Parts: sequence; structure tokens; C-alpha cells
Amino acid sequence: MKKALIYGVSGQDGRYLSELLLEQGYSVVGVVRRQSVAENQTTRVEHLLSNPNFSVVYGDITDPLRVYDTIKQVKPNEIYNLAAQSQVQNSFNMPRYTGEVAGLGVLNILNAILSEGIDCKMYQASTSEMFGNSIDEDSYQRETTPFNPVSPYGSAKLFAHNLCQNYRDSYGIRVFCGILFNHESPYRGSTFVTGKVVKDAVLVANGKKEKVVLGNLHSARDFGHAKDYVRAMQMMLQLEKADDFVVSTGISHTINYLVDYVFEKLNLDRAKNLEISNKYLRPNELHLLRGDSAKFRRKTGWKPEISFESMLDEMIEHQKNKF
Ligand code: NAP
Ligand code: F7E
Repeated sequence: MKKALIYGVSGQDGRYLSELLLEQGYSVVGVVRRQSVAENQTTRVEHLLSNPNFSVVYGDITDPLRVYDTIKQVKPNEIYNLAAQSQVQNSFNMPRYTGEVAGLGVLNILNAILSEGIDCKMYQASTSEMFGNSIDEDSYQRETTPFNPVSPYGSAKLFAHNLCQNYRDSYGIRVFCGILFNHESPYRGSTFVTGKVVKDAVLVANGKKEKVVLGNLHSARDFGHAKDYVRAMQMMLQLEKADDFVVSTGISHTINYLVDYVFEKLNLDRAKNLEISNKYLRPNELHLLRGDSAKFRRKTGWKPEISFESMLDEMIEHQKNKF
């Protein structure tokens, strides 16, 4: 039985990845942080806690001793590092903290693997945010597109990405970096734009809120479904040679399109129910993301199965059922 250790198990991707690995016969150990309300620690993986092959342990990626101990005790075949302060706008308010978790945190895992001589593969959650506004002439980003991050989050992730490459090239650590583009789901946090639009629009439709308040509607993102993307993470780690891979749909949508789609589904009126506020504008914006994942598709045969629109339908239904 393969054993996986997941940092960031309590997040959106942690939930889907745990489900997938358990389905595939892995045993899974997830690391959760201590929170003042104990119930919050495992909300997204509550349904898995009774599975004998699933367990959680306390830890924090910024605590080297705890990371060393955990990796030494668990002796995983695969480590998935999904832990991060992953909210881009928030990273402008908390740049140092974001750097400590999303950037330096990965060093603790890499050093633990190296110093304990653990025979395992590792997945690092790199991100399209590392590209910033750099884009190839054909209007796609791919593995060879220069990185030029425009946020503290993107900068922290690029530092982590480079460290992983350094440890791969210098010490032979088998670390795979997935450069994943935006991916969403009913379990997306409600401060990210899809989660927020769906949640607030359903509240408006139910008469519990007057307006959906947003920032820049003109940026465009290559949105996929988290379920498709965790499948890519697991497939990546089955490859022989550690490398970096873009994972994306290749299709971009503006935030305007997202709002139009959700508002139409819920019979909302933009003039009445939408407000634009400077509060949600960032000091710097990444304008367009569209990923070319040909390299990864060629190597693994992976392709996304869930369209943006059917994902939004699923998110709307899930949100409606909360009432
Ligand atoms: P998420 O929902 O924000 O989850 C982040 C996870 O990291 C949570 O479980 C969180 O725990 C944990 N965490 C935060 N600080 C930690 C620390 N100091 N020590 C240990 N764990 C810590 O993010 P996601 O959407 O699932 O994304 C997973 C990873 O992929 C992240 O690294 C993100 O940056 C990256 N990524 C995401 C996307 C996307 O579109 N979703 C795209 C590219 C890359 P708490 O629950 O305790 O906060
Ligand atoms: O913003 C615009 C905002 O916060 C998307 C993270 O998972 O993907 C994610 O980062 C766009 C931006 O995601 C609001 O300005 C307008 O242009 O949902 P988001 P993100 O910044 O793209 C990358 C790949 C990651 O790695 C990150 O971890 O939507 N926008 N109005 C808004 N965004 C938010 N959050 N809230 C608004 O009110």
C-alpha cells in the first residue's frame, strides 16, 4: 500500500486529493494546523475521518522540527505540498507571512527528505501566478515562458519553485513542480472570485444580501475544476523523471463572463445587484492567464473533463443546498 503525506490537507485541493488517493488504495496522512475552533481544522475532510486509511496529525510547514519528525515517522512514498497562504490580494497585506509559508516552508520539507534520506517523490504546488503578465506571442503561458510575478504570493511561490529545482538538480531529490492554473470547485474558499460570486449571488437570490461587491472584472483566468487538477498531481508523481509541468485547460474567461453566467442562472440584474468597489482592487493585477499544458498531456494523456460552465452549475447547486 502506498503512503501519501499531504501538507494543506484541509484546503480545497487537500480534500479532493485525499478522496482520490484513498479511492486508489493509498493510505493518507494529512497535516492540519491547530485552530482555536477545533471543528474548523477538518471541515473539508470530515467525511474521511472514519476511513481507517486516513488520518490527520498536527503540524505547520514553517516549523522545521515538526516537519522533520512527521516525515521521519510517516515515511511516505509521496509527499504533496499544498500548504500556502494562497490568497493573492491578502499577500499584499501579509507579504512576509506569505513568504514564510509559501516560500520558505518548502525548504523544511526538502531538507527533511534530504537529511533523513527518505526514498520518496514530492509534489510542489507551483502556480501560474509566477508568470505575472509575461506571455508568449501566441498568447499562452507554458513551461518556457519567463516568470515575472506581480504579487508577493507569486514571488514566494517562485522562490519555492526555484528551491525545488535546486534540490532536484543538486541532490537528486525527486520533486515535481505542477504549475497549475486557477482551479475551483464547490469547496473553493469564499474569498476567491468564483467562490465569492457564487456564494453572494445565491444569498442575493434568496433575499439575504442586496448586492455582490467585486473589484476588477476585466482580468481573465484559465479556470479548471480542482477534481481534474488533483488527478493531474497524482499522475505527475507516477512519471519516472522529476520535472516541471503546466496544468491548464487552455481556455480563458473574464470575471465579467463569470458574473454574467452566474447572474443569468439566478435571474439577477447587474444594474441592481452588482457593485464595483476599490476595496477589491489589487496594487498590481495579473491581466490574462491562458495555459498550454501540451507537455504534460503528451507525457501522461491527462486532459480536463469538467467545463467551466458545468463547474459553475455544480457550485451554484451546492450553494443553494446550503439553504
Ligand atoms: P487553500 O484552499 O487555500 O488551502 C491551503 C492549505 O494550506 C490549507 O489546508 C491551509 O490550512 C494550509 N496551510 C496554510 N498555512 C499553512 C502552514 N503554515 N502549515 C501547514 N499548512 C498550512 O488552497 P488550494 O486552492 O487548495 O491550493 C492548494 C495549493 O495549490 C496551494 O499551495 C496554492 O497556493 C496552490 N495553487 C492553487 C491554485 C488554485 O487555483 N486553487 C492554483 C495554483 C496553485 P488551514 O486550513 O489551516 O488554513
Ligand atoms: O482572483 C479578480 C481579481 O482571488 C481572480 C489562487 O488560487 O489562482 C488564484 O489566484 C481574479 C483577479 O484568484 C474580486 O482581481 C475581481 O484578477 O479568485 P482570485 P487569483 O488571484 O487568480 C492562482 C493560480 C493561485 O495560485 C492562487 O493561490 O478576480 N477579482 N473582484 C476578484 N478577486 C477576488 N478574490 N475577490 C473579488 O472581489
